[in-house]
Amino acid sequence: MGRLIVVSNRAPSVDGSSDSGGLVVALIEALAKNGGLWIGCAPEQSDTPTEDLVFHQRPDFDIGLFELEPELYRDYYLGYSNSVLWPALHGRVDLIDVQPRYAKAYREVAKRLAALIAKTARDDDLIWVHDYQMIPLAHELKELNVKCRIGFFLHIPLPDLQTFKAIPDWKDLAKWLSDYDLIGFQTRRDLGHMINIFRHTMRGELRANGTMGIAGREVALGSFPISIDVSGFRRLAAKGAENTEPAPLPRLIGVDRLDYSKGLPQRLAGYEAFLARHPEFRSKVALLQIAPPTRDDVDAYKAIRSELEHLSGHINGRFGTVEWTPVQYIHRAMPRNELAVLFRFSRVGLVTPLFDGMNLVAKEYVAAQDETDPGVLILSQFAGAAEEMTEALIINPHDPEDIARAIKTALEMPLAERIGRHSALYAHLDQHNVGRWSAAFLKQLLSVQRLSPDGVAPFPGSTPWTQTA
Ligand code: ADQ
Repeated sequence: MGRLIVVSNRAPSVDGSSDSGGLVVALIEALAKNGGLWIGCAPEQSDTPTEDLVFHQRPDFDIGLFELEPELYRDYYLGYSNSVLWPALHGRVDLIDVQPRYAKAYREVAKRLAALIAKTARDDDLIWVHDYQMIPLAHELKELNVKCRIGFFLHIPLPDLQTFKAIPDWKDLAKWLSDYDLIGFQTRRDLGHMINIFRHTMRGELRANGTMGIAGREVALGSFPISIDVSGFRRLAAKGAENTEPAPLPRLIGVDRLDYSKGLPQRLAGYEAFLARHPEFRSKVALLQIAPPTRDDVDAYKAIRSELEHLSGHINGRFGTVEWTPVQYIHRAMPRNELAVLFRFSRVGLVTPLFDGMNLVAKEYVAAQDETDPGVLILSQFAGAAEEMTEALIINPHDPEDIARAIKTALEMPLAERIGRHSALYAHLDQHNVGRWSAAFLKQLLSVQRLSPDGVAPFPGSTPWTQTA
């Protein structure tokens, strides 16, 4: 019986202090079942990286950290991952910054990491690789003759073929993706894009069992919508609310990493259009936008920060009074328990990304509500969450008037309709929490039969490997 090896750019902290996110909790649970290892970059870079993984033991699983030189890390992470792949996969090819050293660093990190993993992986382990920073890993592991089953989950969107082809290394990326045994996406939308990319670039053929035949091997694909610890977040919000005063005015809330994919300027434009069209709501509502900075060293992120400061100042200048500030803008991260209470005491949740793999804030907002007097979620049609959360008010984030209409509808929605929509959304989330997400992915990865060169499946289909329920 093998271990689960999770690989991601960042690993959870060695002391458990950063375990609060749903993803970390779900994967820790899966790791704890069979003993496992989570591999990720060390929080600090080093001019003299160690030649092996640095292992730390947590009660239920191990953490293996790898060190990189600061320059290599910068070119791999801020460079290729976040200045090429992140904008391209979010459809912002205008923001791609192509530098040959970025692509080189990206490949180099995968090679090094594969060599470190190859030293520890056993044939019956399962390797689960996460996200766009790590795409070449299966290819590099196979070059080193690692025989475990290797799955990949893409947390961000996969765009259509034409957009994908704007990435200079798109053929390599398609090939590297096809080296996984199972590729998981957030949505059927992204899964469809992958099938199309494989068909057109690698003559992939879809089989009746849902796998694709590509270059003589079989690749399994699936849509696995990620979620949160729904009841845990609900409890957090309800408990915090016991000692907190509700907001003085009906509140609209937005909570996002400060990122151009999240549609923040468009959200403010929609709010401005709402206040302009409906003077009767001025001084009667307030928007709280919480947007902590990320990737501040990348130019496109500096630009979005100053744009947002300008827009919120503009709205406050245009409509504000001595007693009323229409937009409250907080530019830092908040503890999860405080966030949960803010969600619960907000009449409207605004989630308006231009393109998003899933968007967990949409799910957190719904989970945090008081079911007897719930708020209303306004959700972009381009968030992966819109595939599942159909009882939200679905909007086009590029159209300020559409956002303005939805804000008015949400603020005026009768209690019975709010309860109806919320209970349908909550029931779905409750059935599809993050534990089910990881279990579904691992179950499918486990069922993959990798053939050895002599045509024998080295892993019996009935490996007694337990999954999270
Ligand atoms: P992100 O782009 O980071 O994730 P999202 O899914 O919204 O986007 O998750 C953000 C998380 O950070 C949420 O749990 C949220 O509560 C938290 N957060 C945001 N602002 C915060 C603040 N000010 N203080 C504290 N916490 C804050 C990527 C993809 C998404 C995909 C996830 C998971 O871009 O599409 O849903 O991975 O797969």
